[in-house]
Amino acid sequence: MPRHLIVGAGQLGPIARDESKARVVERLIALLHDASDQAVELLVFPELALTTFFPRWYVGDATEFDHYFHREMPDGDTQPLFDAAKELRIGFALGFAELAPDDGGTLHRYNTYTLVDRDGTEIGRFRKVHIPGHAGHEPWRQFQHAERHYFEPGPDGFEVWKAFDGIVGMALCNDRRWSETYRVMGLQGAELILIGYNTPLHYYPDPTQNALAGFHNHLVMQSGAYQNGSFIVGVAKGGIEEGVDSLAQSVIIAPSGQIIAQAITTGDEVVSARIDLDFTATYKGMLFDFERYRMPHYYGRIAAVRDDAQPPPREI
Ligand code: CDT
Repeated sequence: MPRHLIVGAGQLGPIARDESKARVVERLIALLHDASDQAVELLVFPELALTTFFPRWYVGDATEFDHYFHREMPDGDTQPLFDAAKELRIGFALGFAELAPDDGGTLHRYNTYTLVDRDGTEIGRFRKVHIPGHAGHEPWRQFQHAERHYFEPGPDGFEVWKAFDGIVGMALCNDRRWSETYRVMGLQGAELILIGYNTPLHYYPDPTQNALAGFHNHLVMQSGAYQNGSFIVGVAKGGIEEGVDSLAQSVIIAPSGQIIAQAITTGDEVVSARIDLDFTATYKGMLFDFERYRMPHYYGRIAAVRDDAQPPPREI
């Protein structure tokens, strides 16, 4: 049986600070309908797809932004999205801000992706590991990137799930810049990696990188796909959101590293591709046959990726 899957990148344009969750969910449902017209079976939405990218504002008491977070998924705001996807038989990945109590009742704030099956049930959840930006207020910036104020790193690391007839992993935005992200999933056999992002086009610590934002975005995902023999769907929330210009250029990438579909706008747009998950074997079974050619025992004493790598303890 061939393992063909039609995947879509459900790119979003800007979400205004005062845009209601109901309105955003309407936009996501419209993208689901576009995806359905393209026979998409799995639609990937961006990071923090339900709200404006609120870490661009620093509020000393982070709980003031708790209205951007969800304790349950789905909840009253997002149930219509889950219902529409189930009706259309489309699985999806949705980025959202999660407020999660641990066993002791302490609340944790995570930047989260949920992967949902075509019948509306949750397959798995990923919590962003590499939290970029800063934890305090940095007034010299024209806008903040205070993700480290609002989110803690996900404690579970990079897992993969058997889903959509393949092995699927997830990552969020800054995670895509780190080779470990792909390799940790690659070592678990990932065939399809879903990545949502919000990437400002202005990088205040080093503006010389501004012109390279699009290049770096594709560079890291194309190499991650190639070096691990995996498909990647990379999805932006792009355009000018609350005065901040953000990268679009959502893509679907093959294990060859080639871009096989790319968004042409900076707004709400679905691009799709029919992928053959068995094509991953071309790379995983030959040039990047890890069992045969990978040399972990020769990588030196400080190799960051080990076959027995464990996620860090919860208290970081
Ligand atoms: N959302 C996110 O992770 N954005 C980062 C911006 C890095 S600059 C602080 C990114 O890697 O695109």
